[in-house]
Amino acid sequence: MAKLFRAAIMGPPGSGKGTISQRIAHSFGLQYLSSGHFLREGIAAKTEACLLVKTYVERSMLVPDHVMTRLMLPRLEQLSGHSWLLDGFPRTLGQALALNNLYQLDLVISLNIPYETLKERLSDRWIHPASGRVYNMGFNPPRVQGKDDITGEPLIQHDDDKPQALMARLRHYKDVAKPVIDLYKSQGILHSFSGTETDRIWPYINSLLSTKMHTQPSDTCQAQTP
Ligand code: G5P
Ligand code: MG
Repeated sequence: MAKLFRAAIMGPPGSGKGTISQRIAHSFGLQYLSSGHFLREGIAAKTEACLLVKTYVERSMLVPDHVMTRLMLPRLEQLSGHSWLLDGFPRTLGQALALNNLYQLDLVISLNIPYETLKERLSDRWIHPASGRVYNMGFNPPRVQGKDDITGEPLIQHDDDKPQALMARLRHYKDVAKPVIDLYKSQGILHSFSGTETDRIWPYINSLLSTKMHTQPSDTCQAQTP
């Protein structure tokens, strides 16, 4: 039986984790689990656990570790027997250690995107609050400026996507991610990618995964250069 492949993708808000994860899931057939999407789905479905985290998510603040691991780890158990890719989890050292107790990751992708690029992308993001549809004024603008394509209702911008709040969010990401990145570096499974355009980074990630996923016999030890 082929060895299961377990990977995670890290990066600051707006770095392209979701965009790249969808490409990886599509190209390599991994099960894809986005922590943010999972929380938002739970909030929309009004599950008890997810309603507790609503205020954190709405303010783009980190959900406490014990809540996050209690939500994510059972979800991963349901994926046993599948190869998977995590987007947005683990985000803190506490989460990484809890995950490490149960699963050894094969590969971690870290996205390094310049602050100016993130600022442009996120401050260009507008949302249709009723449906959660997301527009980007540069990348995928609405057909009529300021209006949702389907309902014609007005679009809004989240307070945390406004330029003044972004700097604090990004700085916080860096502080929290540093020990997680160091952990995966020490395990020899970290691969970092820098750039300003997802389409330019993607071919490198595609080629890395092609190599790793085809040279992963179950008894190979993990001696990789980060
Ligand atoms: P999320 O959902 O994990 P964030 O804030 O980390 O949210 P986000 O917004 O989902 O990150 P992303 O996935 O890194 O960003 O990036 P993306 O969505 O692919 O791309 C961002 C935008 O840029 C899109 O509009 C896309 O179309 C555009 N774009 C992509 N590539 C390019 C490009 O090359 N050029 C241009 N011009 N545009 C591009 O987490 C949400 C909340 O959930 C909680 C927290 O409250 C968090 O704030 N949460 C957790 N809390 C604690 N622990 C965890 N593990 C948690 N996970 C989630
Ligand atoms: Mg995302």
